This record gives sequence, C-alpha cells and structure tokens, in this order.
Amino acid sequence: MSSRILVLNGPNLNMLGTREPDVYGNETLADIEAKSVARAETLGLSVTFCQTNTEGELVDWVQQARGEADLIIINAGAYTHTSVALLDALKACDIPVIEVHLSNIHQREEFRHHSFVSKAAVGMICGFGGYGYEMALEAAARILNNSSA
Ligand code: CA2
Repeated sequence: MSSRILVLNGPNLNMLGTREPDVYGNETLADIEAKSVARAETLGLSVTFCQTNTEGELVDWVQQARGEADLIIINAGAYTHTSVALLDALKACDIPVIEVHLSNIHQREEFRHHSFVSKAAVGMICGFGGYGYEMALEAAARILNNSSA
C-alpha cells in the first residue's frame, strides 16, 4: 500500500498566482497540487491536498490525521509565526511533519523568522517556490523508507 501524505496549506495560500508573484511565484495552489500529485505517484506515495483560511480547521485536520496519514507536509502560512494551538496539535499527532514555505522566510521581515511549526517538524524547506512541495515529498519518501526514493 502507498504511504499516505497529507499536505496542509494555511491562510491566503488560495490566493497564489493572483498577487505578489515576486515573492510567491506565478503558480496557483492548484498548479502546485497537480505537480505534487504527479511527483507523489513516481515516489509511490498518495497525496491528499487541502487548504483552509481557518486556524481551527488546520488543528482539526492535524488531529484527524492520526491513524489516517503517515506523514504531514504543512505550509501553515501566517499561522506558522503565531499558532501555539497548531504546534500543540502537530506535537500530539505522532506523525512526522515536514514544514514548507514558498518564500525564504529568513530573508523577509523579522516577524517571519520565527516558526512555531518548526518545533514539531523533522525539517523545513523554504525559498524554492512550489518546487519546495516536491522536495518535501522526496524527503517524505526517504523518511518513510520508500524503495523508490
Ligand atoms: O512563504 C510561504 O510559503 C509563507 O508561508 C506564505 C504566507 C506567509 O504569511 C508566510 O510568512 C510565508 C502567506 C501566503 C499568502 O500568499 C498570498 C499569495 C498571493 C496573494 C496574497 C497572499
């Protein structure tokens, strides 16, 4: 059976491709999802891709992932820098977590340098735009000991 990867996206990421292309690139979230699904297939992984603008919904999805997913890839958007609730849920879910950001958060405003999500993550990929999601899937395959990685 394929390993199950849950890809969670936080607030405003549904706006990708409409504004700030210099920071976030030209791809829409649907473009990133399509590339992620294709890459996952080559790695023998199955992907569920979700986006919400609501902090509580992200927390709910992390709680529900226990037993339903083998690994979580998360771009929590601005909640990365603010949400202790999300950190608590990620720590409690007992599933490996990989953090992704499109932009290099360390090159940006000071308030984006700190990530609560990082405290629960195996590692973090940032600054590679949508390709970072594919990188995270490759890391996921390796972490889960998938033979095609
Ligand atoms: O670089 C990332 O992936 C971020 O998680 C993106 C978040 C930002 O708050 C984080 O600090 C870093 C924001 C996503 C908002 O994306 C938009 C895209 C187009 C138009 C408006 C917002």
